[in-house]
Amino acid sequence: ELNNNLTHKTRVSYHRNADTINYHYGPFHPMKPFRLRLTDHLITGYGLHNVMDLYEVDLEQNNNINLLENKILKFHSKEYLTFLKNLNDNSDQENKKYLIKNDIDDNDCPIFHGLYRYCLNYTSTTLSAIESIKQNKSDIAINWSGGLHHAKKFKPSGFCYLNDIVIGILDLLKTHARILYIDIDIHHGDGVQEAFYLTDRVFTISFHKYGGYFFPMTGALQETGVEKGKNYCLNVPLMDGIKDFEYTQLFKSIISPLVESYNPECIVLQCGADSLGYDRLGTFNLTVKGHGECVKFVKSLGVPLVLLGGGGYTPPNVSRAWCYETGIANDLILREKLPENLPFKKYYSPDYSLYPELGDSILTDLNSKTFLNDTRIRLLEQIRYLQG
Ligand code: TV7
Ligand code: CA
Ligand code: ZN
Repeated sequence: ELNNNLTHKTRVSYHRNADTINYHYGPFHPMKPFRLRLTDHLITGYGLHNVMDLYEVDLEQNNNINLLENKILKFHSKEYLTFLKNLNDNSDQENKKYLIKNDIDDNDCPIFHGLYRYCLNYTSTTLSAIESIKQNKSDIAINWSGGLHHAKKFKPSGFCYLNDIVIGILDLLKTHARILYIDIDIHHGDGVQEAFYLTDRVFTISFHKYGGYFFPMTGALQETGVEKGKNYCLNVPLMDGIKDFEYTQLFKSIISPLVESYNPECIVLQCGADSLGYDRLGTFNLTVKGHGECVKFVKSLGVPLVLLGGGGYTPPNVSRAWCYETGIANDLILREKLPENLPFKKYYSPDYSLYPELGDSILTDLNSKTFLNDTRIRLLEQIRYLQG
C-alpha cells in the first residue's frame, strides 16, 4: 500500500473559529453551538491540538469578506444573501415578508442575534479546510462547526442557513474532478443531494432515517440522480434503532465498491452525531465507536478527506464522537478515561468515559435482516451501473 501510515504520519489540519461557539438559536432550540465548545475542550484535553496543524479562522482578520461572499453566491441567490446580511437592519415586517414568500419555518430556523456572522464563521471555516486539501497541505482537514446539509439556494432549512458543504464542494471542483460526498447524519442530506443532482462530478450518498414523517421526508432509495447525474446519487433509508454492527457492515459493503467504481479524488464526510444512541432528536443506536468506525473505514481508503460536523443534539455525546474521530484521523486511540482537568467535566457523568455503553433503555431495532439485505442488494445494483 502506497499510503502507508507506518512510515508517513497522516497530515491532519484542524480548522476552528473561536467565535462560533458563542451563538444561540434560542433557549428551547435543540441546536446548541455550545457542543462545539465541549468538543474543543475534549480535543485539547487529550492533547490532540499538538499533533495537528491548527488553523484559527478569524473573520475580523480576514479582510476578504468579498471573496467569501463571491464563493457563497456560487450557490445561494443574491436575494437570499442580501436578506441574511441585512436581517438586523431590516424592519421585522420586511423580514416576515421574505419568510412567508419563501415558506421558511422560523421555529426551526430562527433569526437570532449575530446570525449572519455565525453563518460566515462556519462557512469560512469549511472553506479553510477545503483550501488546505486543494493546496495538498493536508490529507485530512476537519471543521466540526460545518456540515449544515439542509440549506437551499433561496432559503434556510432544518437549522441550516448557508450550505457550507455545497459552497465548499463547488470550490473544490476547481481542482478536483470527482468528489464523493458521504452523509452519516440521521437526517437526509437533501440540500447537498439537490445541488449536485444533475452532475456526475459529485457523487452524493446519505444514510438516514426514512419514513413516518421524519424530517426532511426525502431520501428514498429511488432517488438516484437525473440527466448527467443519473446513478451518481444514492440513498440508504433506514428505520429506528439500528445498531453498530448492522450499520457499519452495511456502510462498508456499500462504500467499498462505490469508491472502487467512482474513484473519487476527494471525499467529504458529513459526520452528523445525531445518529448516536440517546440523541435528543435521533432514533438510531450507534455508539461513539460505531460512528467512529465509519470514519476509520473512510480514512483507510487513502483518499484526501474533509471531515465536517452536522447534527447532534445531546452535546456531551456529540463531543465524545467528534473528539474520538479527531483521534482516528491522527491514528491515535484515545484512553477511555476522560482528561483530568476537563472543563464542564460534570456533563460527562456518571461514567466519565469517552466510550460509554448504551444501556438498556434504547429503542428497539426495527431494521430486519431481510430489510437490510434487500436494501444492500438494491444499492449494489445501482453501483454496478457506474461501470457503464
Ligand atoms: C443538520 N426536528 C438538522 C435537523 C433538522 C430537523 C425538527 C425540531 C425541533 C425544533 C425546535 C424545537 C424541536 C424537539 C426537531 C416539521 C416541523 C416540526 C418546529 C418546532 N424542538 C440536521 C428539523 C426538524 C425549534 N423539523 O440534519 C425550536 O424538536 O420536523 C421538522 C419540521 C415543523 C417545525 N417544528 C418542528 O441535524 C444540522 N425540528 C424547539 C424549539
Ligand atoms: Ca444522512
Ligand atoms: Zn441531523
